[in-house]
Amino acid sequence: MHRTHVRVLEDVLDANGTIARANRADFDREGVTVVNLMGSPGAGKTTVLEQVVGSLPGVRVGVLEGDVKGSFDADRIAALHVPVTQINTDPSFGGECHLDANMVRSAVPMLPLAEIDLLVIENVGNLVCPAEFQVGEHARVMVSSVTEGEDKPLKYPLMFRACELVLVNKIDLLPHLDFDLDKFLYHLDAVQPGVTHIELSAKTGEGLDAWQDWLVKAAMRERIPA
Ligand SMILES: Nc1nc2c(ncn2[C@@H]2O[C@H](COP(=O)(O)OP(=O)(O)O)[C@@H](O)[C@H]2O)c(=O)[nH]1
Ligand SMILES: [Mg+2]
Repeated sequence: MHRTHVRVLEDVLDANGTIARANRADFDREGVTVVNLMGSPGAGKTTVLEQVVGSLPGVRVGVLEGDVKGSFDADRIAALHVPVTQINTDPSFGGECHLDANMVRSAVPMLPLAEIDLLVIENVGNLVCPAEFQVGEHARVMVSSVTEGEDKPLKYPLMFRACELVLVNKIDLLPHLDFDLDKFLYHLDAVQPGVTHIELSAKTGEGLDAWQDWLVKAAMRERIPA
């Protein structure tokens, strides 16, 4: 029973990987760098995007919003006059708790790939499933806010291991919390030694320059001919 379950999951992930490679080929053909933004509900994924997507020097940005239901986040991004596309996992995909390559594939025809350099995909808020499903992205960023506790890298190691950048958000709240930042960073280093992190407050703006620079560099990398 257990072995069958593992086998089915392997097959699902194999099929997902094939579609993710097709997505990636489409993105590469259009010269678009794709960043998969992950984290728990309420970590601040949409807010850290809102703070930078309208003002990235020399980079044309588009956003793909993944949510179980509704278009709350897409509406927030659209208000900044940034092109945004919404995927809902509820009606079409059974309310999945993550985006998979096939869902992103279904959105590709709606994406203005010829007009953008960088596509940020805000994944469904969840610390488990999104880490298992590649969608064709070039880089993965996770937002972990200080209100979530310093033990999270140890409890959700796959998520913290699967990303190239960890945004440690809501540091403006540190004076009000028992959160031990050094302990969090120690745990982070235990699951992914040397991973880049940025301490950030989307509210006060602290760390936003570094986040913006990281996105610009990510976008440039793909635009430099190999
Ligand atoms: N104090 C504080 N609140 C924040 C910060 N970033 C986001 N929030 C708040 O956290 C809540 C969830 O943010 P949101 O971006 O919607 O999270 P998401 O579900 O990960 O997209 C909102 O009420 C935000 O205003 C921050 O840096 N500091
Ligand atoms: Mg959001």
